[in-house]
Amino acid sequence: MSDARQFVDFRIDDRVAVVKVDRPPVNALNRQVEDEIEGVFKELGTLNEIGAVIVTGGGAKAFIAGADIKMISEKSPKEAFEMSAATQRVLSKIEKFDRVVIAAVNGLALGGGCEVALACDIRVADESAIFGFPEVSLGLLPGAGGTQRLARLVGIGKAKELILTGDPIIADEAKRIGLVERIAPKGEAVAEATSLAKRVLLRGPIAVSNAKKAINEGTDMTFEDGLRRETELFAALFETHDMKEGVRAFLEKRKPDFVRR
Ligand code: DAK
Repeated sequence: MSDARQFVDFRIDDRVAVVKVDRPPVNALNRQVEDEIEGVFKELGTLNEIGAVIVTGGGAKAFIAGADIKMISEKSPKEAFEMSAATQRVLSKIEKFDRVVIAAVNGLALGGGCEVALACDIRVADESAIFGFPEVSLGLLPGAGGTQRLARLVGIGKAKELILTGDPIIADEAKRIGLVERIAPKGEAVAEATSLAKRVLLRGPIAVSNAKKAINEGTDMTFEDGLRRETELFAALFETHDMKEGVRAFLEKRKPDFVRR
């Protein structure tokens, strides 16, 4: 891990990396935090032993309560354009990471914080978590991919309701509309995300990676193109040791020994 990072770091426990954004009081995003998130994912990408990543917030109050409002207030339109592109690039890095990424939402996930959660593959929320897109209250819109990812995840109508009113919702409602996949008891979001990650770790890692890619890429294609991409990614697995091992292990009635190649 890097000594240079001030607000974002990670620990690895049994092939699961837990990335923590820790910038008190509410883990607000600024350029440095985003650069550090990008740096952490770059580093994790080089660590072959990692099978899953969990993203969470430091402290008990917030996952990430949005972009740093002070930073936003100082931007010109040109700088805002550059900021949006830079933030979108960081979140795309999370989205395209070649292992599963789970958001453990341990508190407030507002604005840019919700956008970070949306870039993850699966969201686990503490039962006390709050989700919301307050950008319009500030005369802004979600500029880090939120208008696109939220609509794809929960549907256009719900996305418009949440983004255009700016009203927050509690964890149960977030689960009901499909914004989060699981609810954890208070203080247990990381533990619940870890148990989910452990389920994925039992599976063929390249199969997991290709399945994630097929879903992500297919979302932005026509149905026919998506099917074609699925076929390519499916066929590519037949070149891997792990696919042969997985099938052989089933036939031999034993657990597979996957090695990520
Ligand atoms: N930025 C900076 N400081 C924040 C903050 C934020 N987002 N949220 C809270 N704080 C600070 C407060 O100013 C306060 O600081 P002190 O006064 O103690 O110095 C401290 O955190 C604690 O806040 P409160 O005293 O208000 O504590 P409460 O528990 O009563 O309320 C709260 C916590 C998080 C619910 C409340 O502070 C709040 O509503 N904060 C604003 C949340 C918000 O609107 N977040 C969304 C910001 S807009 C883009 C990329 C991303 C975005 C936009 C563009 N591009 C790349 C173009 C995203 C935009 C957003 O996220």
